[in-house]
Amino acid sequence: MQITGPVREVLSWYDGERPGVKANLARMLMHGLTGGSGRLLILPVDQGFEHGPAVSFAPNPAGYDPRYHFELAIEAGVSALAAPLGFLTVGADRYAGAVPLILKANCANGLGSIKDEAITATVRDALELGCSAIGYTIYPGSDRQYEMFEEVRAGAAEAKAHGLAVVIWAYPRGGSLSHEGETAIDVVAYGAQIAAQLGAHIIKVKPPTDRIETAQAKSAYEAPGCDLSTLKSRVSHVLEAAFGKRRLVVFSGGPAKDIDAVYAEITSIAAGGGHGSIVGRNTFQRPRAEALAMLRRIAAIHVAAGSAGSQP
Ligand code: FBP
Repeated sequence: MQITGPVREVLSWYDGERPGVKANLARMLMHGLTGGSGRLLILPVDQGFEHGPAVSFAPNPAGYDPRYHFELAIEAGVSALAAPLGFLTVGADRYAGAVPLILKANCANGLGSIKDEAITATVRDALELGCSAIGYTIYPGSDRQYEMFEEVRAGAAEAKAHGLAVVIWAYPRGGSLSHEGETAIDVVAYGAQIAAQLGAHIIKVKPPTDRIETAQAKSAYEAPGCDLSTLKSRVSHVLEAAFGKRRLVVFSGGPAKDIDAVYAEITSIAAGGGHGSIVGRNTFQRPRAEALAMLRRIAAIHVAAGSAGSQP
């Protein structure tokens, strides 16, 4: 397979990384509907663990079965399927090689009150399952943030030593952050920077709002010429915060919403140079045919933006 120009360009951002890591990044970047474009479309299915089974899967009960998500990911042609150990174990053998896998190696749950995640899988699990990457969530700002950073640093170092790519879900929350502050532009950009510093190859963030949460960031964001009034400009700023646009940054979907709202948001993300989407509930809570059509359209939006010059 020829590695395309846009993918070669993305891989050049990771100079100094081990060949196995770059090969696994290429595996995801060359796979599926966005394959070769330098953009990614990831299906994350950790919500059963993170939010609860009925909250996640009752709207489309077929989703209680992990095999449903493997088949959806394969048929849709996403770049990768991301899920915790239990889910991946069910399908990794039967569907071996059909879709790149990301093992989500830490998980929170909706029953606890502390903003924290437990390590729920190992690098060895990821290797045995044939994964391309391992993934961790961090909660910058939480009272447990420093322990989380240390856990993720250690996991990321081990993963890289074995040629796995590292994905970090950067979700500021807890501590003194307000709920609205979790998606404020200064906070999302800060989370992306921390994830990059911790060694993420792919960073996952939520679409940022125009709120500025932290007092120390106000003067920087209120300086003349700093216009963050559109989602497109805010996405571009978050990319800057991730090593001057030299880390892949993908944006999440959030709770299920009106399909036109999904497309409008993703069009702005793609126009801002966002490297792709990671869309869970908006996918698997819809009927299968609708979900497949939606994923195809999302992929087309990213590919078109890439070829139109909203360069990664
Ligand atoms: P969604 O598209 O369903 O939002 O999934 C993306 C994701 O990052 C999941 O991997 C994770 O379970 C979820 O968002 C976390 O959402 P929240 O911040 O609401 O707990």
